[in-house]
Amino acid sequence: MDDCLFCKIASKEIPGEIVYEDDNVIAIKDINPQAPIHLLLIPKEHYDSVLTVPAGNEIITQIHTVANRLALKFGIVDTGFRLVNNCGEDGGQTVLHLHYHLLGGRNLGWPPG
Ligand code: D5M
Repeated sequence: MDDCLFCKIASKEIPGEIVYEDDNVIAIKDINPQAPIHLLLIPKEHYDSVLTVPAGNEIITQIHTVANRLALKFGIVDTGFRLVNNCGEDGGQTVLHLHYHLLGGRNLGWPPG
C-alpha cells in the first residue's frame, strides 16, 4: 500500500528498529513501549487487519511461530508474555496494517484497559 506506515517500514523506506526478518514477517521494537519488551510483528504483505486475511492463509501461524522464537530470544518465556492483536477502533487499532504486539518483562494486568 502506498501510504502505509508499516509497509514503508517493511520495505525499509522509513527506518524501524528491526529485531527479526524473514521472507514474510518483520519484527520491530515499538516506538512507544508499554512493557520492558514490546515488539511489533508485522507481515510484509499488507492486510488492513486480521479481518481481511483470507481463510487458509498461513501468515497468522507464521506470526505466532515468530512470536515464540522472539519470546525465547528476548528471555520472556519463563516469566510469560502476551501476544496481542488490536482490531478496529474499539479494539485500539491505530495503524491499519495487521500487526501483533509481543509484550513481556513485567507482570501484565488483566483485564486490559
Ligand atoms: O499499535 C500500533 C503501534 O505502533 C503502537 O504501539 C505504536 C507503534 N508505532 C507507531 N509508529 C511506529 C514506528 N514508526 N515505529 C515503531 N512503532 C510504531 P495499534 O495496535 O495499531 O494501536
